[in-house]
Amino acid sequence: PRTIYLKDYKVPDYLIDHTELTFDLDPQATLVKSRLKVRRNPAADPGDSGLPALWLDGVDLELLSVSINGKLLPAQRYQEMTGGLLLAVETPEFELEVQNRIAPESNTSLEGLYLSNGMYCTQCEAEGFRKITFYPDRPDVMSIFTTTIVAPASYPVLLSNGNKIDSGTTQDGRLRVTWEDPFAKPAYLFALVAGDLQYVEDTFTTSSGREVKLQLFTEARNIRKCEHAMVSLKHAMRWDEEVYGREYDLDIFMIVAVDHFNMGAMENKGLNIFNSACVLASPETATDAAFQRIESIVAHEYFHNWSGNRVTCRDWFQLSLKEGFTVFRDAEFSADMNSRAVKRIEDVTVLRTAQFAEDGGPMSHPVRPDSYMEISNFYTLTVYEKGAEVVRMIHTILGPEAFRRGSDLYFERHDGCAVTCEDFVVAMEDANDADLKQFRRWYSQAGTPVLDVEDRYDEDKGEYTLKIRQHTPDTPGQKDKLPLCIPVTTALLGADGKELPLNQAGATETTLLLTEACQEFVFGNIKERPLPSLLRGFSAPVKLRYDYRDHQLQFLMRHDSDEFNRWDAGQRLALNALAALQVQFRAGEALRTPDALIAGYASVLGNGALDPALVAKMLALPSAQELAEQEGEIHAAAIIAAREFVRNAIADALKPEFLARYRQLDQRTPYSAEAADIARRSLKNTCLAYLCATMDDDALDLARSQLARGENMTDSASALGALVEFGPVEDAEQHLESFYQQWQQDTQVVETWFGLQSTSASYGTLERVQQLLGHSAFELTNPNKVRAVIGGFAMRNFKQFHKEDGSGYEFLSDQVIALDKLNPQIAARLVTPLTRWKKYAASDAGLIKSALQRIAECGSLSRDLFEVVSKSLS
Ligand code: B3K
Ligand code: ZN
Repeated sequence: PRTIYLKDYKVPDYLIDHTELTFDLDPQATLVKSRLKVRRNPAADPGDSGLPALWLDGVDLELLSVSINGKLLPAQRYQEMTGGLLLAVETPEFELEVQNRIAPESNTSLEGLYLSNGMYCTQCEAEGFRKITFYPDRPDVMSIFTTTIVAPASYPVLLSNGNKIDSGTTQDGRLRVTWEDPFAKPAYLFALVAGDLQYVEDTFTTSSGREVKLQLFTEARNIRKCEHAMVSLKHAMRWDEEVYGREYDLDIFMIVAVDHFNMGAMENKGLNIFNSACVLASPETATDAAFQRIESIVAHEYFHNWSGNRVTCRDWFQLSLKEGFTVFRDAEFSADMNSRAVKRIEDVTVLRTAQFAEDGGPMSHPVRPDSYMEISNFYTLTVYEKGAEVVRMIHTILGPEAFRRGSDLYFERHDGCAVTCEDFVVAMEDANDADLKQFRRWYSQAGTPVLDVEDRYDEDKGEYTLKIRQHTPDTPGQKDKLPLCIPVTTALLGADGKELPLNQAGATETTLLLTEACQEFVFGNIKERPLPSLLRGFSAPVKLRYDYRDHQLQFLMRHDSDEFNRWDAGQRLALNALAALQVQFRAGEALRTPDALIAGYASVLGNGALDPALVAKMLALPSAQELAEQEGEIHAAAIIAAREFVRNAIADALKPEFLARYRQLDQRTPYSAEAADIARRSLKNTCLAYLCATMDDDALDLARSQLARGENMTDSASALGALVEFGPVEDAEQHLESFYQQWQQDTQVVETWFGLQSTSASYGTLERVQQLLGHSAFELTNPNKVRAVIGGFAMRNFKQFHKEDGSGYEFLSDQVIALDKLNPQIAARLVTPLTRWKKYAASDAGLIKSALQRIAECGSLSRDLFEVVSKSLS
């Protein structure tokens, strides 16, 4: 496969002013007619040999005819090639008509037009539109779309972008609907849905008084699961008006839920399409985590209407322009709707666990990549989450008012345009007369910067000095990185736990702006030796090293007024304990009880003044995956042994405290998805998990009765999870079976049920996972099921996946090979755990590498999988 480079970008030769599409739907032979108003791009290089040929992307299409200005084109005027159609052009403006056929039923890639449970739907981002018809499928070609859908009467709901302008019946009794989208858009935002769907409806009145119709479509069996998404949507619409001054622009906004979907959701103009798992919820069937995920994804897709649709990307290297910014927007929205600290902790955990690993692995790339083979492989944590951190740092450096001036200018200046990350930064600068020259390096340099912090205190002068060095490690294709501009939000704590004043005005927090490879920051008038609270709120996506002693961390856990850092102190304490235990394990020594950590946890658990959701986070040990990311060389067995030992030690030492807290929080109140109730259940179920880790029967009985009560899915799934992990096997099997009997009709619950088994360190053995693949509810063509069973095992079941005989690796490579034939995007994601082989201790590394080589050697890989596997092996 060919590598595409950012430096080769050229503006399009032709523009499409209008796109008129007609679909005659049929599972095996959908007829697509497209009529395009084509015009030479005045901004294109005029060249010296007349009009250049017009390139139209097209993949897996059966071409039927090509006409220009109403005349059928002779075959010598165009050339069908791999990946598209090249057309000789005679006049700078013309109307092009193309007809082609596609087979949605055979499309298992879930890109382009496909069928999900008998309903037609589309996914066009990034390059799926070319699987529908021949088109300049690139985001800088923006067009007005008119779409007509014709389908049998068994598909009463026919949807596309924009406003419905016509509908009727054809002579042979089929239904016909025409939609028009008045906003010019790139083809990747096109959408079509056809099915026998029900909907719920609501309205939203915008700040300028326009009434918008809101509709959420789903199969009839799910119609009672729409309320939460609808409420979330209205909250998001209001929030975007209040915080960004952005109003919705069409008269109708539609959401459709589909079961087969590669990602979470898609922001198609006026017609968002969602993975069912990311939009449908009821208290009986969805966990609190699902409720919160839905709220944030509904908001994310809605926010794209401005950050993505009204202002879109010039090319796919700019993906973070819309994704990083929109993730930052949805994170702030969720923080405003729920606990800010808890949201931050969750996001940083993902970053540290998975984004840092990506940044340090073979697929490492900058927030704005400079090359790719397959763009689908670059919908990454780096582009999304690190990209959001980059926007957050601009927000921190400029301050909220200045940031808003910048975003206002950005939206105003570029409305209706396809632009670059550079344009975003320039708008931030221009609106504020700011200089972000050095800051731009965050977009072009890959790798996670490491900050080493030392301090000294001069008692005589009353001076405290922080010395910070920064270093960004080499990454594939990038060596010798330049210093970045890094905001380090800092406070200094006195012996009483209070923040010391840092200036005359009495400010107690400051953001140090690191710009050099090594820099000193001096604080004057400091009356006692302070303890620093560094990188508050995780003010930059870096690894910060400072030699905190255990007692200092316990002190921060008790006193730091920055809730994020309070949590982080606990994490550091746990990491220290876990690192020491790994050393003991590998030396064959007896493992020593981590007393400092237990004392720290005891004080948190007993602190009734803290938000229970924060307490739950503080009592959660870093995952095995996160521990692996911390290590220079990963010893899987040592990580598992250390982590289980610590968990059991905490459970045994604090059992009475966990029990008391569990009882206190176990209230029989009706379910609500309010933040306070979610917080209560979260801590309650954290206590339950520790209690069950003792494996004592009285503790397991608590889980049994919580499961039997079945008050809501959060409590049921937590109880079942604890029984599966810690209960006797026969018991686990029996509970799993009756749970399945109860819920087998509900796809989302079945996915949860699969996940509970595949991720269980004790129950989720390879053998059981293989059995799940044979289960009647499993479908290899459904990404949610694949993620639940295979993904759960390979990415969240460290213990069983890393069995020392390598059986887990071999299993994963078999599955990836099989999946690649059906759905390359999913195959390329699922292979991720194998790509990190170089970080593992020698014996594991060898086994993982040979699993990767097996994939490489099996020939005819998709471009998606080829890119990931070949980069990982090089
Ligand atoms: N923009 C879509 C991503 C689609 C990716 C397809 N490979 C979802 C989102 O970020 O909102
Ligand atoms: Zn997005």
